[in-house]
Order: sequence, then C-alpha cells, then structure tokens
Amino acid sequence: MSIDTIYALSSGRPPAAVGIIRVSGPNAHEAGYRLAGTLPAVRSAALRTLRDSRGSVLDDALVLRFDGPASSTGEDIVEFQCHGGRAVVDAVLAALAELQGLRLAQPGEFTRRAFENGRIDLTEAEGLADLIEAETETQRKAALALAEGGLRRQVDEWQQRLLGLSARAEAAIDYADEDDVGVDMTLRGDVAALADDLAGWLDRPRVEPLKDGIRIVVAGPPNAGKSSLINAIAGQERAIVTDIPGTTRDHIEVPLSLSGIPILLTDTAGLRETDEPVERIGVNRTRTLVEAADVLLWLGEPSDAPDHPRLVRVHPRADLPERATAPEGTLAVSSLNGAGLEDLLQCAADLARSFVPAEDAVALNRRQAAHIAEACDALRSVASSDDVVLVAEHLRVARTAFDRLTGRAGVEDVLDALFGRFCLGK
Ligand SMILES: Nc1nc2c(ncn2[C@@H]2O[C@H](COP(=O)(O)OP(=O)(O)O)[C@@H](O)[C@H]2O)c(=O)[nH]1
Ligand SMILES: [Mg+2]
Repeated sequence: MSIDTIYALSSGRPPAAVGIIRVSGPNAHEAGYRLAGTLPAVRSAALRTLRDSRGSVLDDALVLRFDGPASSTGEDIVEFQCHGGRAVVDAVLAALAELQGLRLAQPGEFTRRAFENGRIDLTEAEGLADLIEAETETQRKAALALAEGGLRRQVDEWQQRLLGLSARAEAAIDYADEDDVGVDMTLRGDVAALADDLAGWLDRPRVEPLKDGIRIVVAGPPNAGKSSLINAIAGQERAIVTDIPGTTRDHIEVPLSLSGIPILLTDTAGLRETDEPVERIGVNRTRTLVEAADVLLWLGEPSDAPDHPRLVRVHPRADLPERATAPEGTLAVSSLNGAGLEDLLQCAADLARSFVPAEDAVALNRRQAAHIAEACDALRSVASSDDVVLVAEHLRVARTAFDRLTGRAGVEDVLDALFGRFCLGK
C-alpha cells in the first residue's frame, strides 16, 4: 500500500507574518525540489525562491528539510516558511496540489503519523491535543508534562517490571513439579508493590478538573448578597442583583481563572422554604449544586452552613454598621467596597488547589486512569491466586492494559476521536 504525501498550512489563518506549510511523506523531498529547486542539508534551513510548475515565482521562503525516520512524523518532511499573506499561502498550496501523490492533510494527520510511526505514544498525542487546547497556565503545564513523555516513561518502567514478573511466573510454571505449582512469596510481594505504585498514581488529582473548571458554589439564604459577591469577583454585571428576595432562580456560572486555576463560580438561588413553584425548582437545583460543589462559599448564618468538606463561611455586607463585627470563623467581605475580597479569593484558591495536579506533574485523564485501574485490578488478583498459571494470566492482563494505555493495542476506537481534536496542519 502506498502512503500519500500530505501537506497543510500548519500556522494560523492568513494573513499573518509567516505562513508555515508542511509536507510529509515519501514524496515530500520531491515536492521540495519541484518548488524550491534544491533543498538544504538535512535538519537545516535555507532561503529559496519558490516557483510553480510553469516557472512563475510564488514567494521567497525559508525551506527546512528533515529526513525520516528521524523527523516529527517519522517520514521525510519539507517545511516552507513563506510570507503569511492569503494569496501567497494559497499559491503555494495550489502548487503542491498539482504534484503527483500529494494531498491535503486531514486535521491531526501529521500527529497521527507520528503516533503510527512510533515517534510518540498515545499518551503523548493526548498531551499534544491538550497543549493546543490549553487556556490556562496550569492546563499548559500539565499538558506539556504529558506531551513530553512524562507518562510514557513511567509506563515503560512499569512494563519492564511487569515483564520481569511475568518471566518469573512463566519460569515457575516450567519448573514446577506436577503437584507443586505454588506461588513464591517474593513474586507476590513484588506484584503487590507494583499494584501499590499504580494505586498511588490513581489517587492523584486528575486532569479533568483542570479542563472543566473547579466548581466554586456561592450559597446562602435569599438576599444574603450572593449575586453581588459574584459580580464583585467577576468584575462585571453578570448576575442580576436586586433587593427583592428570590430573584436568582436559576444558577449562573462565571468562568474565571484564580491563580491560574480554572474556576466555575456558580451563583445559586437562595436556600429557603418556598411554595412558589418556579423558585422551588431553583431551590432544589441549589441543593444539588451545593452537593456537587468542589468548594462552597456559605453566606448565611455560620451555624446554618451545610455539611461540606471544603466550606468557607463568609460574612457578607460587612460594610453595613450593624454587620461590622464578623462572627468567629467567618471571612468578612463587602461587595460594595471590595474589602476582604482578596482574602476570600486566596482562601478559595487554596481549597481549589487540592483538585489540581501538582505543578509540572503528569495528571491522568479518564481514559488513562481506566487502563491503569485495569492493570491494578489484575495485579491485585494475584494476591488471591494460588495457582501460578493463574498468576501468569493476571500479569498478562495487566500487560494488555498497559498496551492499551500507550496505544500499542486495541485503541482503534479512540484514535479517530483523539486526532479529530487537532486542527488542520497539526
Ligand atoms: N451595603 C451592602 N449591600 C450589599 C452588599 N452585597 C449585596 N448588598 C445588597 O443586598 C441586597 C441583596 O443582594 P443580592 O446580591 O441580590 O443577594 P442574593 O439574593 O443573595 O443574590 C441588594 O440590595 C444588594 O445591593 C454589600 O457588600 N454591601
Ligand atoms: Mg441572587
């Protein structure tokens, strides 16, 4: 089967200062010759005049050359860095389209080739997708740690240990007497130690809260000042503020970044008993939101606060003379003059941070965690297996789970979804 050579504009939408057009595949160098006349030495750049097949000048461009398999896709690559005007980019793309064996790449196809040629594993490809989508500093750092092989290296190490354990189990099968196929205790101990390592990784904060945002819910009785507090924090008139109790019937979410942590600040309907049907729906929804809150800011009486593991008792409207003394254990704030807001945000950010992976740490996504959990379960089953043949089988199941994790096996279904997340030219 012959492999297409693919090309695409890899930089942003024109017009821009520079337009980067990448060509990858068996005919990439040939395409480079056709447009640029000669190519620079491998892994270097040179200025060339680009011409179409009729010899008309298209642009002066910097041309880069990489030879497979030591390239980002594992294939021969030529990259044109031309002027980023719309007509220039269109003309170079049109000249490439005329060449035999070349076609426009699909979104994510360069990265997919890198994966299929073993240049990156599936976890690194996931990291790249996250990196492109990253909007906050914490997202960027977590994505980079993954894209740079932080998880791949760890899985390699686990796989090595697992292979060693499998070899010991297989040897025990080979040398076992007919009636003595017991499992030696050091093997069991080493399997348990590996399972503990996996469990430790599973306990760490996951990447999803970094993407979806950590939910900080503001709750309290009607007229406590919840909507005003959200407005003061968001610095804009988002929630409707009135002095008629019960105005905020549905919840309002304000996404914001607190110390680089993505937050969904959620306003709620006041919690009170009510017979008014629409308001009651809001109140019920509030109870659900309070339960689902990662961090809860409670603006009511401190003693009325719902049970919550990460609760901040807030004393709102502290600028009013009759509310000048804040009860013990509360943070006094005024949405009117901004007093106490800094401290409140700091406190909320500190609580939110427990959901966020440590700086530069690799955080597992749901898919990765599921495969690590599979491997961990298989290893845990070893403890209760008396037959070494069964032990060897559990170890094999764990190896398969790691192969799925890195994309070495059984992942066809996730590939389309993953590479579909990339933009054209990546
Ligand atoms: N003086 C003062 N009034 C406030 C403050 N925050 C809210 N209010 C007033 O309290 C009333 C209820 O506020 P609102 O934010 O709608 O309360 P919610 O029902 O809990 O959302 C409004 O009249 C606000 O103007 C504050 O920090 N200081
Ligand atoms: Mg309100």
